[in-house]
Amino acid sequence: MKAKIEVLKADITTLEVDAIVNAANSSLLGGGGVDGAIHRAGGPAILDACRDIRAKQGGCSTGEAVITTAGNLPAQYVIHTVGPVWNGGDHLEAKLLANCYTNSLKLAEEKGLKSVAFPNISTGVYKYPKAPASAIALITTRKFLQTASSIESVVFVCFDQLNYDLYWKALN
Ligand code: AR6
Repeated sequence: MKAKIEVLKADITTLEVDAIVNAANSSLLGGGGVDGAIHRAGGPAILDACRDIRAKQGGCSTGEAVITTAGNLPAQYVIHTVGPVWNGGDHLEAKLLANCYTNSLKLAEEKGLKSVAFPNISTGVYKYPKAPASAIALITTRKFLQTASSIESVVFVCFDQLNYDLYWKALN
């Protein structure tokens, strides 16, 4: 089955999807940007679950992903992934960013989830240039969906106009 890919301009914490993805940091203890918004809106259950994961595996490496409850959010789960900090482009940033999308989608498939919403990972505080980041997000997701079975819908949630325009153009 071919899953659909959509773009939305929205606050990701408001979406009623099976899982929203968080652009976290390797501590998993929260931060600013979308990470701060998710923890604020979802409440302490998310941080508790992140602390449990830290106790077991000591955080989350760049490009990897973990899954927790979504607490009070309308979504069921939060998938926390750690994007690369942009450092000029010669430090495996593209590969690591692609891994964020692939590993998040893998967790969603393992849980049998149908709908996943992504923010524009690494394009805020981590300064990844938005155009190449959007291309990586779309190419990696399309490739993954060719062999996915549970996922029916992926939404790219854009918070700023430039990201929205980039995704909209690529998808329309
Ligand atoms: N809904 C959707 N997208 C959002 C929201 C929201 N509520 N808020 C911000 N964005 P960033 P990063 C967009 O900085 O670059 C944190 O401190 C934002 O416009 O959240 O991966 C973490 O703890 C941008 O396009 O994440 C890490 O330390 C995108 O989300 C670090 O920032 C990502 O921006 C991660 O940096």
